[in-house]
Amino acid sequence: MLGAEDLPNRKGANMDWGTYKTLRVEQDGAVLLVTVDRPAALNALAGQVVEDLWELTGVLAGLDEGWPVRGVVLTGAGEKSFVAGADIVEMSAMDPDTAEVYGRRMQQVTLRLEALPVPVIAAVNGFALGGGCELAMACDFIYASANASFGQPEVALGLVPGFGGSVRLQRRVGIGMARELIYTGRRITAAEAHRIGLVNAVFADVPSLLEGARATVAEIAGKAPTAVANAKRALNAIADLGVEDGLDEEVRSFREAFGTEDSVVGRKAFVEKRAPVFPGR
Ligand code: CO8
Repeated sequence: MLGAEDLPNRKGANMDWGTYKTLRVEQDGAVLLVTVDRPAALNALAGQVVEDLWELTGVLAGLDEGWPVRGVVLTGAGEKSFVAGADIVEMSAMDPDTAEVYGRRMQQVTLRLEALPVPVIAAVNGFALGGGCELAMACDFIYASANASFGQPEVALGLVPGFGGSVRLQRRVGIGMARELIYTGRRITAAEAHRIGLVNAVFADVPSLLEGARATVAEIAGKAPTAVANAKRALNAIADLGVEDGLDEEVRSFREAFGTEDSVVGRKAFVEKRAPVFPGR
């Protein structure tokens, strides 16, 4: 697999990602593996997890195309759960004002994930329910283990999605399917989530899930860093636009790509029939 040491002109190969009470953060070459680590509560998003995610995404927001990390893989500790939702025990003491603060903070985390210059893959290794499904949908795309399940069960608690599910589920699976899943609170299998387009690929077990996610980051790491970041920015921006504005946005990012050293190197290498070594600028 392509590692940081294979990538030229990168900033320090390893950096300090901070320490967190509820997250494990491990860099392995081009891959940053982030694990929500509260297995006794099925990795539910207690306020501390949200604050840790906020801190970490703040650190990652400082990433640019020159860093060795070329993709983040987000998963949950253990083989049973990715994230089983917001922490229902903590939520049972919330009033509308505190719930709004909690919801907003987690929404800001999801926006930061979408703004990172590298792709984030959700490696869903079990339950992705409520806030867990919403966290996964804030990632660029979702891989799942065969035992994974997905759902927005908030209505069973008298609640509604609050971490972006109302916005992102309909974009992923269409309005009809989003309505059915949110109104019923039904849990669906990894195979069903794959069938409706929520999940890109299903892996037999958790080790092969993580390996699959790492392999995809390695594949991305062979491509131009500035182009991947540019494509992510453009795809996110265009998701909210009509055809004409979307095409305008696309041509803006296409033009920008021509101003990068990566594109000079990439085009020249093709013409000279050799592999490009992208500088990440
Ligand atoms: N919050 C807190 N603790 C949890 C949660 C959770 N979401 N899920 C599981 N746990 C805890 C259990 O209480 C249990 O703890 P303990 O051992 O101390 O009793 C432990 O994790 C293991 O869970 P179970 O014994 O229940 O394990 P099972 O295998 O029997 O069941 C389930 C697994 C089906 C996942 C079950 O735990 C469950 O239904 N959990 C709740 C799932 C859920 O409803 N999630 C959605 C929550 S709502 C939400 O996410 C809203 C997001 C937006 C909010 C915005 C607010 C402003």
